Amino acid sequence: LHDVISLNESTIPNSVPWFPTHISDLDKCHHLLTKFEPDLDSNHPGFSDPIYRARRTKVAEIAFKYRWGQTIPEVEYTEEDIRTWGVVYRKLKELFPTHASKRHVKVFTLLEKECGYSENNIPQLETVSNFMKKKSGFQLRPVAGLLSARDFLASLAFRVFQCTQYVRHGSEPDHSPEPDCVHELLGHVPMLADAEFAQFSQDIGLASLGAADDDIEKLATLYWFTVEFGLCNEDGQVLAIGAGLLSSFGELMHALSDVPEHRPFVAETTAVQSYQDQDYQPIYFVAESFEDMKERMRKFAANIPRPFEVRFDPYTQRIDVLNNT
Ligand code: TIH
Ligand code: FE2
Repeated sequence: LHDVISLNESTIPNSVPWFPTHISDLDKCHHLLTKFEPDLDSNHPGFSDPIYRARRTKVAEIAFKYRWGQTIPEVEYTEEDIRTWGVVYRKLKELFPTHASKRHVKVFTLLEKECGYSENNIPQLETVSNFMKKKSGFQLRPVAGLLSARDFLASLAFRVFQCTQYVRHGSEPDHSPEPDCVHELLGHVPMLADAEFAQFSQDIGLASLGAADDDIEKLATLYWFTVEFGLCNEDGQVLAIGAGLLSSFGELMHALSDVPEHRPFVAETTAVQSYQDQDYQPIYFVAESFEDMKERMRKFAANIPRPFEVRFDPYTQRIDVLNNT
C-alpha cells in the first residue's frame, strides 16, 4: 500500500526533475521552443509578411501575460484570419463524416450548436474552454507557441491544454507545420471534450511528471503518433483521432489513402519511431480500437521507472505524490 507523502517538495528525491504539483504552477511552465516562428524562420509563409508578424506578436502577448485563474482575453480576428479559417472549415467539415473518429463527429456537432463554431466565426478560447470544462473537465490556457515536451505534457496531467490563439498564414490553409488555433479548435478541442479521450490524454501527462529526459521523449513520441497523428479502427473502419490530421485537409486525405505506411500501434515500438514535423507523415500507427490503445498506453506508462507515484486530486487540482516503496 502507498502512503500519501505530505506535499513537501523535499520528499521528492533531488535527482527528479522539477514538476508542477498545483494547476497554478503551470504559470512556470513556459519554456518555448524557437521553431517555425515567422520572425526567425525564412521558410515560414509569414516571414516576408510584416503585417502578419505584427499580428502574431500581439496575440503572443496575451499568452505571455496570462496567469492561472484569469479569463482568457479575446482576440479580434482579422478578415483575413476569418477567411483562412473558413477555407479550412468548409473543406474539413465535408471530410469529417467519412474520415474522423465518431468521437470527434459527435462533439463537433455540439460545438456548432453551442459554441459558435461556423465557417464565418472563429470561436474564442474562453468560450470553448468553458464548453470543454462541462464535457470532460479539460480546459484551455493560451500559449505563445511550441512548448518544451516536458512543460506541454505536464499541463495535461491537470487536464489543461496549452492552446495557441493565432491563425496560420493565409497562403497555406491546408497544412501548417506549426500548431495554430485552427489546428487546436478543429483538431484537439473536439477530441479533448470526449471524456475517454480526456482520460487518455491526462494519463500521458501524469506519466510524464518528474520522468527522465529519455522517457519524456518516448511519451512525446507516443503523444505525436496518437493525439496528433493517430488512426483508430472503429467498427471495421480506420478513422482519424489525431488532431494534426483533423485540422489539415491535405494530411487527413493523405493519412487515410494508401500512400503512407500503416503500422499496428504497439506502444513500445511506436515510442521509439523517429518522425519529422515539416511535412505529411510517411508512417501512421493504427490502433485496433480506442480501448486497445488506451490499455497499451496504460501498461507502457506503468513500466516507466519513477521512485514515486502520482495521483491527481480534482478537488484541489493538486498532484498527490505517493511513496512507492
Ligand atoms: N499540421 C497541422 C495542421 O495543418 O493543422 C498542424 C500541426 C499539428 C502538429 C504539429 S503542427
Ligand atoms: Fe497539436
